[in-house]
Amino acid sequence: MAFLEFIRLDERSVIEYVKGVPELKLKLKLELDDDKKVTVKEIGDGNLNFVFLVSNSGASLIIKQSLPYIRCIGESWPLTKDRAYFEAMALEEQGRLTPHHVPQLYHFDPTMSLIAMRYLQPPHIILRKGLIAGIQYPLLARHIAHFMANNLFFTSLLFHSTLDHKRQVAKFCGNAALCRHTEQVVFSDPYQISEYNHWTSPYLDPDAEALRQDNLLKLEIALLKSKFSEQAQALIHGDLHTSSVMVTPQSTQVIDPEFAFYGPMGFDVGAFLGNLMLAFFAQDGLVDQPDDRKAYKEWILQTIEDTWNLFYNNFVALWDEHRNGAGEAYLPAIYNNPEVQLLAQKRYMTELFHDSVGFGAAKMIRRIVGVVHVEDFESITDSVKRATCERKALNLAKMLLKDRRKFESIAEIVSAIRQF
Ligand code: ADP
Ligand code: SR1
Ligand code: MG
Ligand code: MG
Repeated sequence: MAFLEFIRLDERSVIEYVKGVPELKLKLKLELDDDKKVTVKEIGDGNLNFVFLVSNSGASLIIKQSLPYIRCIGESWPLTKDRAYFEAMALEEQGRLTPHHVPQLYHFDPTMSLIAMRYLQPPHIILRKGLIAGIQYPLLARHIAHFMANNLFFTSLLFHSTLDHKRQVAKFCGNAALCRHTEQVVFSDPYQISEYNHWTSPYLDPDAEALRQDNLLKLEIALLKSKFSEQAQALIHGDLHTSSVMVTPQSTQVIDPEFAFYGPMGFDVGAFLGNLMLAFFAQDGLVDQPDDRKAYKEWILQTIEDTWNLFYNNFVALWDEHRNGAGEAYLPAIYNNPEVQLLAQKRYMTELFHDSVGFGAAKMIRRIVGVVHVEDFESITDSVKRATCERKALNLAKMLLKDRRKFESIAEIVSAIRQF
C-alpha cells in the first residue's frame, strides 16, 4: 500500500505504513518480509489524536496520527489535521533546545498527518496518573523548570533579533485553528452558556452560574485572552498540563506540543502550575480520610514553589549569560548599568509571574466547568466529595484570576492555596 493520500490508520495498516518508510523499518530492525513478530497497539488516551505503539522484538516506536476532528468529541467537532505539522516542528525545536526532556522525532508525513517518535518506555507514565496515585517525583520541578526556561528564553526577543523573531513567529502562525480552539474552550465557553460545558451537577450549578455573573472575572479573562491572541513572546508548548508530561523518578519528558505557537510565556508556566493545583485539590477526594495524603499534598505544594523558583533562577541566569548577545529586547547600549538591568529583569519577571498565575487560574476553571475535565477529579467517584474538591479549586482560581497582581511571590500563592 502506497499511502499517497490521507487514510485513517488502524492497527493493521500501521504495519503496512511502517514497512514503507525506510527509516522506521530501520528503527524497528525490520528485514524484508520479517513483519510476523510486529505488534501494534492503539494506546491513545489523550483528547485529540490516535497513538500507536509499534514493536518488533525489543525495538519500539510511536506513531501518532491526527484525524480531521477531535477524538474525544467525534466528527461533530472538526479540527484541522495540520496540527501534526506543528507538533513535528515544535518537537524538533524543543528537542534542539532541551534534548533530555523531549522524545526524539523520527519522521513526519504531511499527507498522512502523522509523526513517528521515540517510545518513552515504562516505567514512564503520564504525570497526571502519577499524581493521582500519590507518587513523588524528586526531579520534576528541576526538569520542568529547565524545559520551560530554555524553550521560552531561547525563542524570545531576549535572545533573538527582531528579524529572526518575526521569521520564527511566521513559521508557527499557521497554527491559528488550534489557538482559536483554546480561545474558545479556555477564555470564552466557561464564562457563557455553551452546549459543551458541564460540571458536577447539581452541586456546582450555582458556582457555574456565578462565573457567568462575575463582572470582574470577565474583565480579567478578557485581558488574558487578548494577551494569548496578541503577544508573540516565545515559542510556547500551548498545552503544558500534567497529561503532556511523562515521568519516572529520574526522567521528565514533555510530549504533545501540537498547540505550539508564539504566544505568552505565562500560558505554559501557568498551565503546569495550575494543573498541579488541580492535583492538590483532588487529593482529599482520592482517599478515604483527608489526612491520608497529607505528606503528598505538602510535596505538591513544594513542587509548585520549586518549579516557579527554579524556572525564575534558570531564566534569569540565561538572560545574564546572553545579555550582550543578539537579543534586541534590551539593547546593551541602552540598558548599560546594573541598576537599570536589575529593574528591567524585575519588571519582566513580575509580569511573567502575574501572567502565569492568571493563565494557570484560567486553566483550572476550564477543567471544572468547561468541555473536557481532568482525571484527577473525574476519578473521584463520590460526586459530593468531587464537587467539594472542585469548588475549592474553583474558588482559589477565581481569586487568583482577579487578585493575581497582589501576589509578590510563589510562597504567597502557596499560602493562599492552604487557606482554601
Ligand atoms: P493527544 O494529542 O491526543 O492528547 P498525546 O500526545 O497526549 O495525544 O498522547 C496520548 C497518549 O499516548 C499519552 O497519554 C501517552 O500515554 C501515549 N504517548 C504519546 N506519546 C508517547 C511516547 N512518545 N511514548 C510513550 N507513550 C506515548
Ligand atoms: C475539546 S477540548 C480538548 C482539550 O484537550 C487538549 O489537551 C487541549 O487542552 C484541548 O483544549
Ligand atoms: Mg495529550
Ligand atoms: Mg494533544
